[in-house]
Amino acid sequence: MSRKRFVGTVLVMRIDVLTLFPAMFAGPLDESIIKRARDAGLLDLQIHNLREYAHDRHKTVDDRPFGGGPGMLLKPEPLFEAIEDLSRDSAHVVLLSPSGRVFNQGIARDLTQHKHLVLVTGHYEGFDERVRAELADDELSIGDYVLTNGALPAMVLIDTVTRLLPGVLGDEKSSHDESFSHGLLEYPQYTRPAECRGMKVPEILLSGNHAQIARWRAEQAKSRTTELRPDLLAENSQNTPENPEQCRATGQS
Ligand code: 9D3
Repeated sequence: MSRKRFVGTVLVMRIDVLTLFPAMFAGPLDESIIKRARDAGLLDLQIHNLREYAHDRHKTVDDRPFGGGPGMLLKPEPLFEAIEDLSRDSAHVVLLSPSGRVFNQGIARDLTQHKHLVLVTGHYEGFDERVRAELADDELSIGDYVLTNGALPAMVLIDTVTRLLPGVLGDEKSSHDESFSHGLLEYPQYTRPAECRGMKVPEILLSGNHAQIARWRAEQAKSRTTELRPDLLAENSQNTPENPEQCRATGQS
């Protein structure tokens, strides 16, 4: 059951990215589903070089922290100018930084509700606090590991959000997504041949008994999750393939 089947008007999401490394964005977002979404006009994606918003002779975008300490901070003025320039229509401004809350499928789903996102990718030791306080609506990390900058996290976010936009995936794939967004890992899957290098496909999958197959898959998903991702079960003890709403609320899938 599609909750947001759209019939009439096509919704376009606009995403502006502010980065010191615009060249990193060439490639990943010009392929496959994201390319198709852009070509179809469902995603209007613009990459901006933060350095273009620096007005001094040396196009300075960073400086040393007051009070001392290691590394450099992004200066506030270029960010203020850039974000004022890009988000006249009250866009949702998201900082990508290791100190943000950790991005997940639920946050991605929430982000699809905005018409316009401005993603600000971090660098060095981070942002001047006034940027955080005055400009940011949210601050997101993609996980507890240290990258060299926020460009890859921005691309991860764009990829995740874009495939959720109405019309980007075919109907078939999106309904597949919904029925499997239950906060459990996938059950094991097999294709032909029925035997490969002495390894056989589980008999039950060849049986044609769809009720039994559904039960087997549910059990497999549960035991696999217990083994590999017990954290998913701990977060939400209500997870079952028959009860997808519960885990939507907690932002898993
Ligand atoms: C103060 C020590 N470092 C924080 C762990 C400073 C720092 C290191 C690397 C600050 C920024 C970065 C670059 N990373 C990002 O901008 C980033 C990031 C990441 O490194 N991991 C997961 N998600 C993200 S979102 C942006």
